[in-house]
Amino acid sequence: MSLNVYKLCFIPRLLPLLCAAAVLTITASAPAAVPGITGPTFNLVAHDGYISEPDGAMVYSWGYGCNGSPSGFAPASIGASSGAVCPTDMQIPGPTLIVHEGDSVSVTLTNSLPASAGNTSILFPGFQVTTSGGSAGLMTQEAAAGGTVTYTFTATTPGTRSYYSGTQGDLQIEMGLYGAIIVLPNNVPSSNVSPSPCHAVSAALPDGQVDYRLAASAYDHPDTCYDREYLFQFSEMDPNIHHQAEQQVQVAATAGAKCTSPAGCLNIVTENYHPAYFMINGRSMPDDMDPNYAYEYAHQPYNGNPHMHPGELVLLRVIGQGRWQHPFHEHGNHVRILARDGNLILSPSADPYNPSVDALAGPLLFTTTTTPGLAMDGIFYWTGRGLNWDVYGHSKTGAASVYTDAKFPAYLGKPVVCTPDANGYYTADPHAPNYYEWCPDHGVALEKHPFGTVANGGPVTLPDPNVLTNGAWYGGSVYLGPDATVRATGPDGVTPPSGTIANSPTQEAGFAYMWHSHNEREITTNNIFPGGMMMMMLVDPRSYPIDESK
Ligand SMILES: [Cu+2]
Repeated sequence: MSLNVYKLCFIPRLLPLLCAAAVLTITASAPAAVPGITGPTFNLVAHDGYISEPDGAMVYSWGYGCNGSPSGFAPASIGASSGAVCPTDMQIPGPTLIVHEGDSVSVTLTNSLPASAGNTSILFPGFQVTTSGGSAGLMTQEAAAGGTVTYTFTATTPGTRSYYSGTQGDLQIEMGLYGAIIVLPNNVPSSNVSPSPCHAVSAALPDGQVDYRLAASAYDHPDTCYDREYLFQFSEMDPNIHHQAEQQVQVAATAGAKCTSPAGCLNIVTENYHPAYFMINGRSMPDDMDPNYAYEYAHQPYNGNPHMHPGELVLLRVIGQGRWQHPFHEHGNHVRILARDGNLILSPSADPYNPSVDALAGPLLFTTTTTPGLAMDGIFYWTGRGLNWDVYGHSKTGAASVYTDAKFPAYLGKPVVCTPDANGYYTADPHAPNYYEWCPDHGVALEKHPFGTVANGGPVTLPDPNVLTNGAWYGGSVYLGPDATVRATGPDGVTPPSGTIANSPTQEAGFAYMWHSHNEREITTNNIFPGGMMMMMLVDPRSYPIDESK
């Protein structure tokens, strides 16, 4: 276990803003899953456009988009019903390409960048790529301005990998020409060790809630099953590079003679490198907490807003897409690495649970430090064991053994019980609101306002929400109490509105862990804290249905 977000608040430098803005004002918007487009044939375009930053800047960028409608959107439980779109000009990151192991993948790229940008291309590291069309470049076949090139390869092995420009990488990747490709396994194991069976993707999880996974396991290995998944692509931007590109592209466009050089006609200085924007999935905090496909971010459709229920196995797909390493820290627990660049890390020693297969041998990481171009798959796990309070919010009522949950005073007409299994958890009934509760903490109440002026709930005195920039309150943690959202009212008695609230903050009550870069400069936006590479993992009780449809 690691520091929680409130302990960070005790670092004096971080005190004034982090505790107020980052913890208490989380916009209760929809989570993320791993949205993408399905193949195995893709028609992409490279185009220029503008992306939005939390400081109000619109940054000139280049990215990949869809040349026409894709064959479909994933995950299947969401599909296009979420308002999923793939822009016909560009998005950052590029569309997440979702294919199956063994697929013959074809990606046709049309170069619609400004002519002065010269040629462009895509590399698919980890695959044996054949090309048709285009002209020879330094690393692969390239598409000239207005031209096309097709890359074909077999998706030989499952896993998460990056794709990115193979042309003038110091400029084109910086400008935004990168994305992810996810290969789903073909031989999903039928079951793995109890208590988390590898259940097939269906309309509902065993607890009755909606299944948002792309697949039942990450690899063809019984220890890679999971319950929920997220993809996080880390990148940074130096606006000075983007400003040079914007100005020179405009000058070239009005110069008369069209640039026909494969190397383009721009002279952009990419060193020294001074990034000011630090992004997860193309957005900086707090924008990354808004829903996928939110209209505010026409060219940044993917968010970074993870949720989970206690006891779930959460698959994290993490890619370094920029020039720098980023020490991404998942508070709440370490991350067990499964694979790097689609290579499952195995030990030849026998797994005691699966003696017929090699055992997982990936490291347990405190920070999943991104490396440029490198992809990692890992499992995050959290149960609340040993916290000494009841994460489910049960409190004692009357009889010594009777506890209630604000939303589940009784479950199917009976009190919410916690009968421990051999490991101390309540796993007898996957439909119970306290499935996977750590029973020794059952009914251990939140501390009741030992100081401060709170009228109910937790021990923290809430600031006037009108002094905060945006967002509704996020309540329900051990610190804020179960009703922080509805207590967070201004002088007019109203909770301030936030941008796009998909899940009513008055109904969501859980525990928030900051997930962020451990390079403090990278949790700023253009030198202003908080911002940058920061998000919150919200651990919600089972009684709260997690809606990842947006
Ligand atoms: Cu941290």
